[in-house]
Amino acid sequence: MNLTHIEHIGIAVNSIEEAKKYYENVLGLECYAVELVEDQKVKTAFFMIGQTKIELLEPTSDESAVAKFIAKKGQGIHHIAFATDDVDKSLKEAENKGIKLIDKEKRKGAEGLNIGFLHPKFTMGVLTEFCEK
Ligand code: CMX
Repeated sequence: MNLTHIEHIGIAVNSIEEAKKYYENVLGLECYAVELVEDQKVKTAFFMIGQTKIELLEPTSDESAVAKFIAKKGQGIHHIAFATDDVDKSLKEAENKGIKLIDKEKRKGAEGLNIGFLHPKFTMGVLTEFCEK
């Protein structure tokens, strides 16, 4: 599988407004974008570090996957996203190796990127995303 780097790490937070203070004032990172991803029912905020992003995820509805995650586990690392040149191909390869897919094919995620998720039950509890520009 042709994965090149960690594209982003998704972190579930109760409030982007609050969490941003830590990333900006303590770690000294710059928030370069805030975006609503309506179909995922989340607000996102992005910080760049090297070629990797930190993606803060704030639920906008109790039905959001992120709201459920926080209710169960509290705030913290929600998913890891690997950069690939072909999400559909990476999903298919993972499926052929016995990994259950959440997304059968790529869809649009934050920043207009093509994305696809693997099920955390098949990846040792780490929700895994493939991400393609
Ligand atoms: N990391 C690890 N495990 C997770 C998880 C996560 N982020 N989210 C859910 N789980 C686990 C739950 O703890 C639960 O485990 P148990 O069966 O041991 O209790 C199991 O998965 C089922 O979770 P659930 O809360 O009952 O929720 P659902 O089955 O309805 O959905 C999942 C789980 C992973 C399929 C769903 O959260 C999903 O489709 N996630 C991918 C999409 C997503 O997270 N989008 C957020 C925005 C991302 C973005 O745009 O960047």
